[in-house]
Amino acid sequence: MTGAIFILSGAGLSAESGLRTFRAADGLWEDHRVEDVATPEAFQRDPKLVQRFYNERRRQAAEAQPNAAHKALAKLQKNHNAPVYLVTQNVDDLLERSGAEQVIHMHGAVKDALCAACAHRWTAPREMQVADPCPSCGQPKTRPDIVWFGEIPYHMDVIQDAIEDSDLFVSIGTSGTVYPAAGFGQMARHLGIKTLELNLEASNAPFDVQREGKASDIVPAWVDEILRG
Ligand code: BV8
Repeated sequence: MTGAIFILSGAGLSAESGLRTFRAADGLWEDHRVEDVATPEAFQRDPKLVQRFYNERRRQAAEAQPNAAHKALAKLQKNHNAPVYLVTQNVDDLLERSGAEQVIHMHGAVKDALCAACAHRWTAPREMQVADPCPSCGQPKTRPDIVWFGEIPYHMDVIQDAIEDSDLFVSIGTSGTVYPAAGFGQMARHLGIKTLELNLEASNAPFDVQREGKASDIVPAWVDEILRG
């Protein structure tokens, strides 16, 4: 019987909900490389462009519906007899809308806004404008609550503790190209934790077990196996 389970998810979990993965778009948006838009420098240089990028992502995420994989992970977390840590690189809230709790968004959440002056957080308006004043301090220093390239991911201490507490590490729908998330599987292996990858195509990281298929097929099947014990 499996104890605590650590699940790291990436863009592939939400692909069948219609949210484009980074690789599928060759990492491009309006001919910009995502790495060039999702950075503090880009926001400094052209805040309107970056706000437009996230306004579009926020609208798409709000219009998307959870798929069977999101729902299966929420079911696992509700019914498994040990903790299920849901750590995601995704900025959408499809896991929460499936009933999952305490989802750890290590790269932030596109539905939220952050004040760069006073660190106040609130639910972003559908369209954020560069000059929007912070509802708390009033300064026009507002930004999407997103971890950009070159910024430190959120909740790293909680994530470390969760990995150490787990018996099984599962990677779902991520290419494992972005660090430090891409290093979590190695951390698990060093701790002697069994690792499983559920992905459309197996990545080249050394998981103990790799299953290929669409998340909406292979994640519910795996969850049912775990819950059957
Ligand atoms: C940091 C929010 C310091 C933004 C994101 C050189 C070498 C190594 C590292 C670096 C380097 N230069 C710079 C770095 C560090 C950098 C990094 O790793 N860069 C990469 C590009 C090399 N990392 C950082 O800057 C991070 N910060 O390092 O700070 C630090 C760290 C720790 C402690 C102290 C200091 C911050 C990174 C966060 C960036 N923000 N997201 C936004 O969303 O707009 S990253 C963003 O890209 C996502 O969040 C995600 O993490 C990543 C995309 O990855 P995936 O989710 O895997 O998506 P991808 O498209 O790549 O793959 C899709 C997968 O789905 C595929 O495997 C495919 O097979 C699968 N799939 C597709 N369809 C399906 C499917 N699977 C199942 N079913 C399907 N239907």
